[in-house]
This record gives sequence, C-alpha cells and structure tokens, in this order.
Amino acid sequence: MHIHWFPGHMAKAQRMISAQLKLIDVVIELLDARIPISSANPIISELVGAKPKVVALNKSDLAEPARTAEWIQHFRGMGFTTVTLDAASGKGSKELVNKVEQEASEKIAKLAAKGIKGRPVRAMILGIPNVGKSSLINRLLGTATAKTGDRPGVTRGQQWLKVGKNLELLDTPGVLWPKMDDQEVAFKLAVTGAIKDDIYDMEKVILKLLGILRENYSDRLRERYKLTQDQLPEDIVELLELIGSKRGCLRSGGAVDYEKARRIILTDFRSNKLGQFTLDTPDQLEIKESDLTPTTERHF
Ligand SMILES: Nc1nc2c(ncn2[C@@H]2O[C@H](COP(=O)(O)OP(=O)(O)OP(=O)(O)O)[C@@H](O)[C@H]2O)c(=O)[nH]1
Ligand SMILES: [Mg+2]
Repeated sequence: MHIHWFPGHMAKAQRMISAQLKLIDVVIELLDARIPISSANPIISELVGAKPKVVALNKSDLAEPARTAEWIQHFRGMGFTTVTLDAASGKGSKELVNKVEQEASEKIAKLAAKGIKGRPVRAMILGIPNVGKSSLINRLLGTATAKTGDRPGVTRGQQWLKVGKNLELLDTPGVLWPKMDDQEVAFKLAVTGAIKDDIYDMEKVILKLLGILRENYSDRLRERYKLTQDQLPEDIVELLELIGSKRGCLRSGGAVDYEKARRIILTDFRSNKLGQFTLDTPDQLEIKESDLTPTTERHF
C-alpha cells in the first residue's frame, strides 16, 4: 500500500502555518489517541521548532483508556505538556486551556513588562487531517463556528477565533506528510480516517484490519457479528464473506457484496461498535520518537 499523496492545498497549508507561527505563543498539537505515534507528523514538529507546545491526545473516547494513560505518562516523561482530550464532548478541554495559558505565561509576563498588558494568548491548533482541530475550537467556543466533518480535508483556509478574553485560536487545515514510507503508519492513518477513503486500497486495509481483529480481538468480532465459537475462519477473505452474509450484504443472486461488507466493518471500527482501540504500542517508539522532537536535520 504505497501512498504518495501531497495535494496542492497541503503545501499551501504548510506555508500558511510557517507564516503564522511568528504570531503564535503556543502550539496545540492534536494527536489521535488511538495512534499517538503514527499521527505525529514529523513536518509539524519541524515547523513548530522550539515554540511552547501542548500535546493533546484527542478522540480519547475511541481509544483504550489504560493505553492512553500509558501514553500520557510516556509523553510527560519525554518532557511534553500533555493532556487527554475528547473534542467531541469537550472532556479535557478546560485542562487543555489551562495548560496553554501556563505555557504562554512567560511570554505574556514579558509583554506586560514592556507595557503591553492584557494581550490574549495566541495559540494555533495543528494536527493531521480529521484529528478534530475544528471540533476542539467549536467546543471551546460553545458554538459550531468552525466547519467540521467526518472526513479529512474539511478545513481549507485559516480562521482566528476568540475564546473568552484571554485566548485567541487559529484553526488550520490538516497536514499530512508528502510520502509515507512506513506502511504500518499508512495503514493506521487510513483505518482511522486521516487519509481520504478514495485514495488508498480499501480492500487491503480492511483485510489487514480483519487480520488484527481476528488475532487480538476475536471476542469482539464474535459478539458484534454474532459468530459462533467455531465460526472464525483462518482465511481472512472467508471471514469477510461470513461477516458479509451475516449482515445481509448480498447481491441479487445471493453472492456476498464484499464492498458493502468492508464498509460495514470500517464504519463499525471507526465508530466504536467494535469497542475501543489503541493501535500504536510502545514497541514502535524507537523508530518514531524522533518525529516528535524538533530537529533541524530532517529533510522531506
Ligand atoms: N469520537 C470522537 N470524534 C471526534 C473527536 N474529535 C473530533 N471528532 C470527529 O472527527 C471528525 C473530524 O473532526 P474535525 O474537527 O472536522 O477535524 P479536523 O482536524 O478539523 O479535520 P480537517 O479540517 O479535515 O483537517 C468529525 O466527525 C468529528 O465529529 C473526539 O474526541 N471523539
Ligand atoms: Mg478542520
């Protein structure tokens, strides 16, 4: 599954982000709590450099809570200010705002010493497509001002929004990296919805997902699709076929509609009908840890 994809609007987004960074006191980087390492875009770390940053593990309602707690500890151990977030319900957003204000306090104090008093904290929300940036803004504002959607690429332009007296937020379009060499990472971004569904090989992604579910979460599969104890075929295509027939995904003539069956599994997975999942595990850390740390040596 090779994804070489970098539409023009993403290059533009990057240019816009670097231009705006000068005006920003604190960056809020949203990661997907289901894939805290795979959703950490090295380009974002590079753009952000040494700016104060708060890392938020969003969509925590979709991730395994014990794993999220481990990841939070891990990131804090690396020296990051990190919070758990559910931007859909707003859980964790107060803590996030507090942390952002803390991170900015030094800068605000410096401005005050120069006679500039009462200047709101300016923060920018960065993250890969579909991670929940606009949803967070809407939660903080209490209204649906920023456009959101359950697909990547919803936000195109930039917009400044004021949260209370003390905070100004900039929503940004999601940024992906130009080339994903790591196929594991590409799989996780596809299955969690960060990459548009029409530009990756859905068939391969779903078969891989089913393989993982069969291996590690067979009880959940059985429960969701009402499979009996002896109904869990080794062969993944057979398993897909079985699920399809159980869910009535049949063409006229009685053959299983694979496409429909794949859609059902993907939708169930993304909406927690199969339970909470954390796909990144600490053994991937060594490879990806550098992607979270700003460095000037990386080139893309
Ligand atoms: N379950 C759950 N869904 C969330 C959460 N945050 C956002 N979403 C959903 O994820 C989808 C994407 O949210 P957006 O806020 O549009 O994401 P974005 O990062 O602004 O996306 P782009 O503008 O496309 O880069 C929407 O369907 C949201 O409702 C969360 O914490 N939990
Ligand atoms: Mg958006």
